[in-house]
Amino acid sequence: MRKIGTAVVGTGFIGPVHVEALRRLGQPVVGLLGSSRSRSQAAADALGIAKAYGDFAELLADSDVGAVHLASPNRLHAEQALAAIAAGKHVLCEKPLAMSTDESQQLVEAAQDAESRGIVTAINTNIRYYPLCLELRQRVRAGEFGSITQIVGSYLQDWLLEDTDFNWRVLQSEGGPLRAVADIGTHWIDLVCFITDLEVEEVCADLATVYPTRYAPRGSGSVETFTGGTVDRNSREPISVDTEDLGSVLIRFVGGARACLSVSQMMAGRKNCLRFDLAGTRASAAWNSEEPNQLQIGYRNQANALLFRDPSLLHDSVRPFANYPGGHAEGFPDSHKQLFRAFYERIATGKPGAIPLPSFADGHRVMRICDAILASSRNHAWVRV
Ligand code: SOE
Repeated sequence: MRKIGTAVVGTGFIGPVHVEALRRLGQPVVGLLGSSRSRSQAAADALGIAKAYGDFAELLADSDVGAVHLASPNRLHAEQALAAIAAGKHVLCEKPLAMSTDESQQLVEAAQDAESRGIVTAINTNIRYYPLCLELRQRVRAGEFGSITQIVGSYLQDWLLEDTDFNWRVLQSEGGPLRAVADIGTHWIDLVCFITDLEVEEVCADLATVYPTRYAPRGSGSVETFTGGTVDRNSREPISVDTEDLGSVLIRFVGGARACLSVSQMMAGRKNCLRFDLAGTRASAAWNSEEPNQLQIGYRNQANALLFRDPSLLHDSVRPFANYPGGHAEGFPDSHKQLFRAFYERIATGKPGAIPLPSFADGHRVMRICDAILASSRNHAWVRV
């Protein structure tokens, strides 16, 4: 595949995941940008990357950079994506796409214009790229499950269980007005829409903030995502929090199918668990991101089946997305590698692949659903998207 110099923005939990996946694809990571030059340098040293930028303008001015991966806090996505597109760089942005639908609408327009100039944009909804999620999509489209009637599921984590757990994601100013729904619920919503081709029509949501006050490191300190452990509250300063820790959303799709989603970042023992049961009029399917190499297919009048992720058992169009033979577990890092492979193939060929790349339009669609979820929870009412 054509080599394109990439720069990654973000040195927290997910930035290095991007770096690793890019390296597995042989795409040269030429530079890194963190929240300050010293943070960029420390991460570049740790990851063996040649350039550490002082700011985004310096990154954009680097002619070795053809593509930018945005793993920065949500607050920066729109401004950085627009500037990168304007500078002629391909952009792969983390989810959620932006802080508001005004911003995400602007990004969709910029992406359309960029496409006409051969610039590729995409959003990192990596869960689509677990091979068994792609296989399920293929089978749903082939009619194996009949008409989809209901999807029941959750996305549960526990890294914000205690009030001394703190990260930029809990602040509206950094992450946007929704937190658990935007951070992890958006993955679930994107995934089920991708698998079923259903469009969300209306939502009814109930969201809750368990800790209106969390305790952050004094000064400008932050804590990396997923760092647990009990901390003495007296060594920290109180910060008001008005983003939700947990909640549930009822969904009605165009055509009548229903869904129910629960999200929480305070479910002790659930580390990063996205689950769903998807019911059709003929059969059902169940998948869990903590056991991603198996897909249960449920029947009423015959024994259930368990499909293991084995390339030889997957549809021809899905097989290239499973790299290792059956029994050699694949997971989170592989899903990024596969999405990025599709992104760089799109750049190289100039043509859409067999599986549609997650687009800024998809990111905007989920942002509109998020708006409706927030309005529904605030007004205690069903809200149309
Ligand atoms: C933190 O909650 C987080 O890193 C999300 O931001 C990611 O999108 C998800 O993949 C794992 O959890």
